[in-house]
Amino acid sequence: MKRILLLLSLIFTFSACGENQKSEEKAEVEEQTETSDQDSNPVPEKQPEAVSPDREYEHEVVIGDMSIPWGFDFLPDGSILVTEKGGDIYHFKDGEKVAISGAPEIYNQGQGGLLDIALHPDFETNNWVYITYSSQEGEGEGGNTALMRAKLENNQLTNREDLYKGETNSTRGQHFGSRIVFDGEGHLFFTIGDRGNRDVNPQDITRDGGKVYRLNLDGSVPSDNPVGEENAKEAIYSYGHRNPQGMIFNEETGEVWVNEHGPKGGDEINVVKAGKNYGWPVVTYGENYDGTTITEERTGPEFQNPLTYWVPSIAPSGFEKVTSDKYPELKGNLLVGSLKFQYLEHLAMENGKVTKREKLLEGLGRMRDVQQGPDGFIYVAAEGTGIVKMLPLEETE
Ligand SMILES: [Ca+2]
Repeated sequence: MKRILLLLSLIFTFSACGENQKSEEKAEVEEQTETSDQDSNPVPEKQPEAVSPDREYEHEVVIGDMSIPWGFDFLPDGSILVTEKGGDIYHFKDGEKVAISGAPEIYNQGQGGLLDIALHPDFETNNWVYITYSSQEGEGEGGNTALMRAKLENNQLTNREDLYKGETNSTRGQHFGSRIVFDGEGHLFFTIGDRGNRDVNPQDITRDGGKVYRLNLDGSVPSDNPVGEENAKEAIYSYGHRNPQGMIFNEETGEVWVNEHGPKGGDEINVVKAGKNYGWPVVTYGENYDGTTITEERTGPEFQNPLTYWVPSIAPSGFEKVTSDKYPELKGNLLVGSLKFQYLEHLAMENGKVTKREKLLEGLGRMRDVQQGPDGFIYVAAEGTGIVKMLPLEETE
């Protein structure tokens, strides 16, 4: 407010100087507009420390005997489809785990493999299932993230359609991204991480990697996607990301939100906005793994600031917003899986600021994915454990 008053007084001063000051006056007004834009993109505050709460949630292992359950989703009957990073897809129903045939051939390298899985919003009528994975298709040695869909019928994937394949391939094992969400308006969003090539991919919209993508559900590119420049990848919705492995459609705000891995420090939650640049690696709250500096810059006028950031990193994977009434103390808040510290992080936010961070379900393993089921319960995929149902406090008292 103080700044706006100062600007107004400057404008009056210039006006008082006569007609030939008009250009300065205009410049001041433009600056004021820019200031307003900055206000809608606030620099995030430092988070409070994560604490272990004095209440403890019991859990139930729903699907055991899994190695790296990477992504899962619920069928209309409440049964679960889950991927193993190593290449298998399972359908779990009535205590039985059945392998699904027709899974794509994967490039099993580093963080790559069989990754996310998500049912079409109208699965009940069309049986489409979307899958991300690392693929060796296309140019160059190695692999890159691909998106496909297929019909799921009688434990088989048929009618396969390849919808997107990141270019070019790389033998690096880092940062495949891969989360899939739907926005309820006929679009699918998915991510590809920077593929370990931060100085080339994230800031270049003619290249894949370090991006959030938006497609129509049949794989075509929406005509109103924001990136229309020559040679740009038209499926790009936002860029300057590092490795988003958690994504939600926030129904309350109508926005897609991602969480993404920073380097050493600097994991972020970002509100995904059309055509925006999220800064990696030009601005970051993190540093290199060896402690050397990537950049001193944390923010800049051309970049979208994160909603919040983690220092130190928790290595976030999986993301959910609690909307059910099963856990009143969590309702409306965010859940993020931590690979590094092996717990489920509960974040409470008020007015865009994180007010509370809690460690839930500690010690179950690296948390890969978290989903609220159609029954309102929270389910997490924990490495070495499987799919776990978090029990509400009232049921364990
Ligand atoms: Ca950023």
